[in-house]
Amino acid sequence: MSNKTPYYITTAISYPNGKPHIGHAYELIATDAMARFQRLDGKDVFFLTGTDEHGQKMQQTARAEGIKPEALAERNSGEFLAMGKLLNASNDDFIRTTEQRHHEASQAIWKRMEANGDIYKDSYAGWYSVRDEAYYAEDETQVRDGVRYGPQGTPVEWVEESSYFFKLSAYGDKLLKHYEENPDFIGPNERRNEVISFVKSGLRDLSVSRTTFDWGIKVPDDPDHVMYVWVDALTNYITATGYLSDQNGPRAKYWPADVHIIGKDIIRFHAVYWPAFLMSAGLPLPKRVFAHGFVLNNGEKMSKSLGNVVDPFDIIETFGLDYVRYYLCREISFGQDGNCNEQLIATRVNADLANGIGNLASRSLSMIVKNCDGVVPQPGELTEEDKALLAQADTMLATCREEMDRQAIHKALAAVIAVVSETDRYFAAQAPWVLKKTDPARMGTVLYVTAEVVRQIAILLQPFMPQSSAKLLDLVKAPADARDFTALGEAGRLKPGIVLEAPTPVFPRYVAPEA
Ligand code: ME8
Repeated sequence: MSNKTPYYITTAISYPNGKPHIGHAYELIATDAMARFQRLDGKDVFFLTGTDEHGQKMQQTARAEGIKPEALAERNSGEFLAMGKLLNASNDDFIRTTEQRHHEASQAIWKRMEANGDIYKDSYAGWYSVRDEAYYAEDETQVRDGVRYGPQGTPVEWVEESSYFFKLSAYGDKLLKHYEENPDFIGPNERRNEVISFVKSGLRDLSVSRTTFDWGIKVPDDPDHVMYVWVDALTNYITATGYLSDQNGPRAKYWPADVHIIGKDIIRFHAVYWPAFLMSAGLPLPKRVFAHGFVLNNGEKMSKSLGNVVDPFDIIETFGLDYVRYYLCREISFGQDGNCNEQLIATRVNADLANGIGNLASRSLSMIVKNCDGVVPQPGELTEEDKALLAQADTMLATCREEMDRQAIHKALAAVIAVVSETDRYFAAQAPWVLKKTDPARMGTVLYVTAEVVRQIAILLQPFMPQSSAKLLDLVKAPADARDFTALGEAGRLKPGIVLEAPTPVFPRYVAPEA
């Protein structure tokens, strides 16, 4: 048994009604960076992603294509799985809601809510958005040009059918109390405020089954009803832990989740419905729900009709995976909307990676190769400047931990890049190429200090750019067992005497092909 602290992190599970888009890639990359960070920091991480395969949207898309929903789910779920591999996502499991284990878990949670007296049969009459798979109150909708739209701008249709209801109205005060007592339950603050005001405005009971189509999980003991897709979808997080079937099972220790990472459009489901279902079922609540923003192009929503769609597969082809991972984690403030297009990526990666860490590593390490026969020099007595730079490098971990704890991945990266800039200034001011003639021992110290800071930067870049950081760590000959966060700071200092080879470029400059 591992004595590491369990850490459970999830993405939303995507609708496989089409191929994955940049928003899906963004969420998976960001969550992967968080999962990798926690692993390197010594946690026992369980990282889950997957596909949300039931519901009316899937059924309608399949019908339009003239295939069965099973076939649509099978095909596109494969695309999401393949995207995860392409993105180098380190998820420990990939859940599909059509799996047997998930049917069982969803029925188990339903029975618990029913046993608690929170489920009753009635009929629903109201507005439904198939695109959002969401029910909306009439005052949340608006008519434009004869079409009625929900609050996310998707069309709604009138639905009337026999349905089971969940007594959500009984959970308003309990939810508000939970938000009050657990101020970190919802992040960022804008979303927390939005959720609190939604709950304060009064909750109505929620229709939790459908009878006008059958692509879903059957309601226990009433096979004419399938569960509302969000009841089943949210349950995925607990299905994968096996907690409902065996609280002593191998993965049960991961529940409750440490954080659900989702997009801002689905905060209501995660911060209102999900905790209410769990309270009703007598199950522990996730510790935090964090909603990121949307990926836009020049401030505009991407759409085929605008011709401004940035395809994740294309940009990875153009820039390579790690440049795309870096861009998305660094440039977009996690929790806010942000932009992505080729020009922005080129500018950012050239500034921070090619001219920044890439150039610094290459200049300092090639000087060791050329002027010290490749042998990492023994540092002499450290000056105030050396000590200050090392001290700054040694505090990166504390800063990154604090930022990552709040899902501020962009700030964690900014803190690392700030040390790159500081090291650039140090290197320029110390001018080891001048010391080569005047004071070779001092040159050795400067090169040692620089290479040591490069080593620490590379360790902290691993969650964001696993492959390139591994190459950087190879350049400074960091042993395989000294690449996690215990190797940061004084404890893992670069060993004088080890022999380096001529550095190969890790972060080449991106040059756009001639039009
Ligand atoms: O909502 N930018 O699935 P989904 C950033 N199945 N993120 C985006 C985005 C964009 N342009 N577009 C979508 C669902 N997302 C449900 C989730 S979880 C129990 C069920 C995000 O395929 C979106 O916010 O529509 C969500 O977190 C994820 O991509 C999957 O969206």
